[in-house]
Amino acid sequence: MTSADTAPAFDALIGLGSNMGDKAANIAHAIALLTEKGDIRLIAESRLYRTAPWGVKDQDWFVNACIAVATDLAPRDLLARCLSVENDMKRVRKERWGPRVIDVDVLTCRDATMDDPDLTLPHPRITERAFVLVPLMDIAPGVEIAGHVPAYWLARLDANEVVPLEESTK
Ligand code: PH2
Ligand code: MG
Ligand code: MG
Repeated sequence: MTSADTAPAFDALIGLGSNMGDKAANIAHAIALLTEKGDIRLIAESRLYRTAPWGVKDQDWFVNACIAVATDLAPRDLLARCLSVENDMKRVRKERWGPRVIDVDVLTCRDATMDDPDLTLPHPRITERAFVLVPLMDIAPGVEIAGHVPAYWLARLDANEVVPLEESTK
């Protein structure tokens, strides 16, 4: 296979979620802010999914998506950019896993593994979250998280409540 046949290279995978206001527009706005400086380039974008709340269940449904990006930023600098997008969009942190206008999470960054108080890579809960694994199947089905591809982890979960947004509104 020539390189033209393979998926374009990405450096990092980023997860996005919103369950307040115009959820789909919030995701689009976050992607635009994240890529506006040019040092984070969009390589691939998953579909948008309507997802049941995970963790804290007594809250509105989410829209979730994942993107693959090319960047030379170090993991910590990429995290800082994700948090600044959340701040720009006036995210208010109240309850852990509670309602949010936007959440922008670094899922993986190259081969980085770290377990610092403010950044664990790969993101430690990917393997438990169908709302991350299903979008990852769209853009990075071959990525290995904790030694296995997304389909492996997904087979262990209930993905019934992760539905492409366009299908959910039919
Ligand atoms: N994010 C959380 C907690 N629960 N549930 C869904 N469906 N989607 C999310 O993005 C989400 C969640 C904390 O990051
Ligand atoms: Mg999150
Ligand atoms: Mg987060």
